[in-house]
Amino acid sequence: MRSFFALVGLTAIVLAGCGDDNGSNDSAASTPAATTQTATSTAAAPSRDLTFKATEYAFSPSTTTAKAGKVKLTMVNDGAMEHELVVLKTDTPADQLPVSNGRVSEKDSVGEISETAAGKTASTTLDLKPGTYVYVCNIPGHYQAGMRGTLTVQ
Ligand SMILES: [Cu+2]
Repeated sequence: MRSFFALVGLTAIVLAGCGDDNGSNDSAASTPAATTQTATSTAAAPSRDLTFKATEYAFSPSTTTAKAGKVKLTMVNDGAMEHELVVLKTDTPADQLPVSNGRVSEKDSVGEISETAAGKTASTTLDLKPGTYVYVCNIPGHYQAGMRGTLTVQ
């Protein structure tokens, strides 16, 4: 990308030189290139489009952020067995939820991507308010084995 911006800047200088004979006006020619470079650095802002890869027994990423509003969650099941992704609104750390019969309580669920076969992809869109959420695979034993993560909505 660096060479692209250098080329744009160079082209602007050449064009400015052709437009009028005042070739000494270098500061005006370099401004557009600097503006373009600043715009590309804002891409790291929280998104409303999240993708999670499920495997035995983890989600990737295990920590992520989203922008409040209608957030599309996609789970790619890259594992060898069925997995799901349940989103819970809780301030309890992701690895400290109480477990009963291999599962966590879903009383704080705000939505889920239900059981999805190995190799398949599924999505859901949830209207998320700012706060802390935990996502788990609640197939018995999977949460305890490591299928959990933390989602911060801003
Ligand atoms: Cu699972």
